[in-house]
Amino acid sequence: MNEIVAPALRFEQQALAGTGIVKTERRIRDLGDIYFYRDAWKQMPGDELVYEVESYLPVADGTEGGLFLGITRIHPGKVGREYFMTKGHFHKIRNRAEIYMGMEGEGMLILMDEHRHTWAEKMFPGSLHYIHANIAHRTANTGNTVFSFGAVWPADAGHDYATISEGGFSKILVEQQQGPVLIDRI
Ligand code: PAN
Ligand code: ZN
Repeated sequence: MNEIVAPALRFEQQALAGTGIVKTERRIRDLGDIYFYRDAWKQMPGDELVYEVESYLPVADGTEGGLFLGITRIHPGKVGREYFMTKGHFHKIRNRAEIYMGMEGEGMLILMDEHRHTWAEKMFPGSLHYIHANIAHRTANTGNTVFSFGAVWPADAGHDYATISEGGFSKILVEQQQGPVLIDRI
């Protein structure tokens, strides 16, 4: 019997290929509650693609001890002065951490603790990021090309989007002359 088998999945030109990959797309129309510049958002075409995620979910959602893997690709663009970014979330089970790995392009990992203190880390190909438990996380594309990164998170973490959709992050990442800057959201 041959005990050497093919891997379940592989990276193919920065995308995940193989069976059992679940793909999610987020377009401008899906993201009305996260961008600060609402008037600019209203004027954009609703079907413009902002980001997509390919996820490898080898165990059932909620499996204690299991792991999920996802590749997120954020397209270049801005809504007003705010860079295209993900919805962002806390994990539903708050004490679940996550690892992000920069793959292509340039971006920013925006982090916020439960006291609404917000900060950010630069992401680039090869950058590694440990997102501690109890920290909300969101990513933004700060470049002119596709920004992609890998993520690995516990299969029982779950996603709490409501807290961010209602209260946002306390700071937004906007383009200024010197580049991306985190400013207070008023
Ligand atoms: C990532 C994110 C992915 C998309 O895989 O889910 O980047 O961001 P939103 O989920 O905020 O739309 C992750 O953090 N998983 O836990
Ligand atoms: Zn997460």
